[in-house]
Amino acid sequence: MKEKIREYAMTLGADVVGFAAAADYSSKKAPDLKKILPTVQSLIVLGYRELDGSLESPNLRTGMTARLGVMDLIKKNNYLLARFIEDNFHAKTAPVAPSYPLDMAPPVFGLTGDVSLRHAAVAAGLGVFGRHNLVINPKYGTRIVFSAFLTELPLKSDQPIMEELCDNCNLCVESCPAKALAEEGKTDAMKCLRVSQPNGIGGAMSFLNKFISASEEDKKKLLFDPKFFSLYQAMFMGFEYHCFRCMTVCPVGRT
Ligand code: B12
Ligand code: SF4
Ligand code: SF4
Repeated sequence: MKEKIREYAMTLGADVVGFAAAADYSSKKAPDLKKILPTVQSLIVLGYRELDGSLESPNLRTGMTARLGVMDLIKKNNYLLARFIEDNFHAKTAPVAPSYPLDMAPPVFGLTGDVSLRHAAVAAGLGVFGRHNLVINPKYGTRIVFSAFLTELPLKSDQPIMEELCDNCNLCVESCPAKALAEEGKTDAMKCLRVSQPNGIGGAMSFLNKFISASEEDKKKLLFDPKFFSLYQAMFMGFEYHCFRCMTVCPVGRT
């Protein structure tokens, strides 16, 4: 069963596939998996490598173009693989959002996923945490994003990776333009967000605050401000990242 699922997922474009029994998944912050699929027994986790040429490009839009491609592929595959499992193995299967939608209500405010994909990837033997708080895969290093499925299929966990892949070179910490990785084991989400998503909700709120308190004449000028144009574009694109540094500087798995 595992091999059939793995083979189909690879034909859809996944680079790595792993399995974890629900009991082996644990994330302090993310909610109980049973609140998503009450009959859940296991997790299937897929990893997709990112494009080196895009991630490393000094052109911001190039990095994002590749990320949008991966996200679109994941969204499509989430439906196709879940349907494959339901049709072939008659087990309810629910895909997890790779990034959004997120719970935007308090206390979460969009900062915790319904399923922690990093903890799921570790449980499924696809990698281990590094100093940058991201999951490092033995083959693709940090240049990998994940998706996952909750399923009623009773699957055993794949062998966890016991090897320490992070060599503590500290490059990620030193290169982070937001200094968001200074404290070990914690990413300062607000610091990261300001640099990596300047056109996210924080950027939109500060622009709107400026707008509502501006004079009628300045309001008209603000509508032609490049910041407004960027916010407008970001609103229909989805999450728009301006920083991939902690992914690109990590030397593990680089060819
Ligand atoms: C919200 C979110 C963010 C937020 C908040 C991050 C945060 N504090 O968790 C912000 C906007 C800051 C963010 C930034 C980034 N994100 Co993000 N993000 C998510 C999302 C949607 C939810 C994460 C979540 O639930 N966090 C809450 C819980 C899990 O965090 P936590 O329990 O507090 O755990 C933290 C620490 O305790 C520590 N930790 C926990 N256990 C352990 C164990 C050890 C040994 C260590 C050392 C650390 C450690 O790591 C966590 C980070 O602070 C996930 C997708 C998903 N559904 O999982 C993607 C995700 C985590 N993001 C991802 C990426 C790539 C990024 C960015 C590089 C941005 C970009 N350009 O793509 C940066 C990296 C920041 C960093 N170095 O930590 C990838 C990570 C892939 C990977 N290889 O690990 C994910 C999995 C998306 C995906 N589909 O692949 N992200
Ligand atoms: S995405 Fe950029 S700002 Fe955020 S933690 Fe990584 S290097 Fe720092
Ligand atoms: S850049 Fe260096 S310290 Fe950071 S995660 Fe990679 S190997 Fe570890």
